Amino acid sequence: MHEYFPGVKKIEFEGKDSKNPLAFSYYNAKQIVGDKTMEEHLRFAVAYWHTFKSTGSDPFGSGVFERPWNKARTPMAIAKDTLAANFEFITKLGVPYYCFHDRDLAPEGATFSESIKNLQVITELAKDYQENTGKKLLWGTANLFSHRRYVHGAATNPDPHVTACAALQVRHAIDATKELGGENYVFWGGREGYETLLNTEMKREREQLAAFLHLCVDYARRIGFSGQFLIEPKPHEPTKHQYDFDSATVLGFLREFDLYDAFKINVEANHATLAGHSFEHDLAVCSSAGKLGSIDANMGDACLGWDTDQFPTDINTMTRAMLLVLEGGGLGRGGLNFDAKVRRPSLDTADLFYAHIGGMDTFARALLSARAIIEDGRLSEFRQQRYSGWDRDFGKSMLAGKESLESMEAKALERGEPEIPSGRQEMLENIIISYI
Ligand code: XUL
Ligand code: CO
Repeated sequence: MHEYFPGVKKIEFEGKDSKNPLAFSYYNAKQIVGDKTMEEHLRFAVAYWHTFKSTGSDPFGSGVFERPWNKARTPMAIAKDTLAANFEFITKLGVPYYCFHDRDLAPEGATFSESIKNLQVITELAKDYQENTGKKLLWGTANLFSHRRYVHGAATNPDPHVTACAALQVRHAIDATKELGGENYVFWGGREGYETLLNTEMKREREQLAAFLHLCVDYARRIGFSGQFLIEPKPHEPTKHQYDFDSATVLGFLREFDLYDAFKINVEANHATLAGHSFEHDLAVCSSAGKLGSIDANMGDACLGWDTDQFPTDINTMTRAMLLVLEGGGLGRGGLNFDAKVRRPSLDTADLFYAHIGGMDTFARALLSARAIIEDGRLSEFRQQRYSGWDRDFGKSMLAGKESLESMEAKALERGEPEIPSGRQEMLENIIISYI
């Protein structure tokens, strides 16, 4: 069989003193951290679209990556080569999962029937590769944003005919995900948003989106798909106003349209920061609602206002993220999908390995630091102490609905002006710093 990464052997853990750029310094899959191995905690996935289909194009120039798996003469031959490259890559990297859009896996055909057939053919091949390599699918999704038919949106399109095309695609993307044992199915609202209210009826579009999601949930239940449904928020890009702005907005939308129990959230770091939040903030919104489903692991650039989708290398941020993940009981059926791409000048296939190794080592360090911070206990003790009034006497009784404004006024009058303690932010930041 053709080898796409001939110079690369299985990436091994060599420890932090290793100078080998094709080795892990911190990610040691079988190392036990608390009650699980690193591999079980982190559940890494490779994103098919960035790693295999990204061309390095930007608004100022077309593709520059010359990937050997994208060279065959027909789109289906390219799809087969890409599949082989994917399984070679994730096996050598030692990552358990991958994620795809339907159109990453198989090309759009000349007709809908041909597109459906293309996806089914590649899905069957992917199933064989999975059986032979032991690799798994973290999630599948449908690309409802690249084709010309979706310029005005998919579910939120002013024409239900286009929404029917989107339904066709989602149906077969769910089938493919089920066939491959996918543990989740993701909805990212590609062009579900708008550019101007002059041509847009927001009320209708939000209702259309909800009705569409109900169809998807109904279908998945009928065919016995047991994976978890996730929505991935993003505030803007490609449209100016995306309906799924951030996690809090999505949770409100799900409640408004009776979809709350059917979905969890896939939080993407760079989407949270585009919304003006920290990655931690969006994780905390989901985790406090019991809705953290999975993570698209990447990061943006503080100097750039768009979705740069860089590999995560910021240990401070990722440590704080892993603290929230561990405190929330882990990723469950979700995982850490590297929705990240190498920079345009990173031309070689070796750069794909360096990028993932860096992301995996960053999260491994973040996991170890977060675990140590939890064991240290000072952060959680501080917070518990800070709110302890709410666990006692009238704080507790107010939360139980047993007080009134009058009875609370009586407490204030009885106790007089409160003593106000320090928030101790800098001291707490030092605890984090001491572990990273
Ligand atoms: C786009 C994005 C997507 C989703 C899957 O910003 O993050 O790749 O993760 O459609
Ligand atoms: Co994403």
